[in-house]
Amino acid sequence: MESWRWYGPNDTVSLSDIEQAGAYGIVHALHHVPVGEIWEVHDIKARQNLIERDQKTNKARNLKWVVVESLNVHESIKQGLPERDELIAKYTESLKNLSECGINIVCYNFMPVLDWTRTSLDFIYKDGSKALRYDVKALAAFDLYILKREAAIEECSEELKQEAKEYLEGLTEPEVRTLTSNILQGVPGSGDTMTVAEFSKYLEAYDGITRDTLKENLRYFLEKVVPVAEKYGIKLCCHPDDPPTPIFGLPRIVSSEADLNYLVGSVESPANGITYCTGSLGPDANNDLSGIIERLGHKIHFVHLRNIQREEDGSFHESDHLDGSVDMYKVMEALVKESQRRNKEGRTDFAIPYRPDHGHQMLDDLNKEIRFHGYSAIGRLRGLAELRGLELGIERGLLNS
Ligand code: DNO
Repeated sequence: MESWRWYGPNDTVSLSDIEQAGAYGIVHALHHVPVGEIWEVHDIKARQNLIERDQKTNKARNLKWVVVESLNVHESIKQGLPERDELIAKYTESLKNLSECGINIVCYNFMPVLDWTRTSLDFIYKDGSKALRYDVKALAAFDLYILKREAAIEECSEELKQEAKEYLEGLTEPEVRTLTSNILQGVPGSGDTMTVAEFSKYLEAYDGITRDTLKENLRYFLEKVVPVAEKYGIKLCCHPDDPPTPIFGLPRIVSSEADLNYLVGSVESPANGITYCTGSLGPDANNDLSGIIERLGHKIHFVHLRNIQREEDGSFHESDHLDGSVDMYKVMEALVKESQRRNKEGRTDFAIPYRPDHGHQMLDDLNKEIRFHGYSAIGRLRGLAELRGLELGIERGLLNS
């Protein structure tokens, strides 16, 4: 199902724009509710009404809020602190409320402190549009010389330290500030950017939390939440780490197929699934993207499609949807097959919602204010159009074969 992320009334892309882009599924969150608080039924219903009805004419729009992205998990749950039980109870209450409103796909992630991380939000792509980029040197420069994290000195190779130093020396003061704020953007949609001091404090809270502890904390969360989700017909789907590698010494536990297997194996239930994201799994060349769908497709409840171009040193930038290191044809073919398989089995969830995850800032959007980087209209419109064509071509091809 063609879907689109909408950030809410302060999104510069309107609901009518989304209708014109041809998407049907809306991906949305109550961004104004602080992480850890309950999403109340009246609040969800008000937003649903705003999305699904034209407020001027009161006519139904051809849009439906189908996915929550994200019902974020509180840091205390990730850290396994004593208050986690109370927070988990609130989380399950929100799930129950969402189910009461008929919304049953809920995305979340288990990345400590930072959600997706980029070093540049206006990288000039080969065609002159602007894209997001992750540069290993820039991240190391921030880590070593701005954040001054002690353990980074041991974690980085001598070569990387030297490159990072040279990189930083080449930046002007405003460029250093931009790099810092790009990295510290925090949770998308919140509009909050942390200070370096706040970030250091958040990192300290993870002292002693190893990969294994974080995995245990994920399992604890799932053991409590999944049975409730199952009871209310909610499909939870964990978004992979972006990028799929530990950063700032923080453990990352949803980066590979083995990690995804741990996730779904922790609690066996149709309510315990995956948000499949090519842009997050793709930077690691070891991830077999279409193979993951072939093997774990039955656990995929929601899909993000975006391409990335891997660079030699582990850096990457976001390329056009059909051009880059991800073989989008193979990915879409595997998804179409999964959807057909479900349909044959008589399952009602065969139209798996997918969205063009990020797009370039291009054409007229280059002159507009961008509130949510990666989420301007025209680049995603192009992405969705390309993906839609690819999907149709594959569906027809399979029918005729
Ligand atoms: C990036 C998105 C992520 C995603 C969350 C899911 O644009 O894919 O921010 O929404 O990580 O929890």
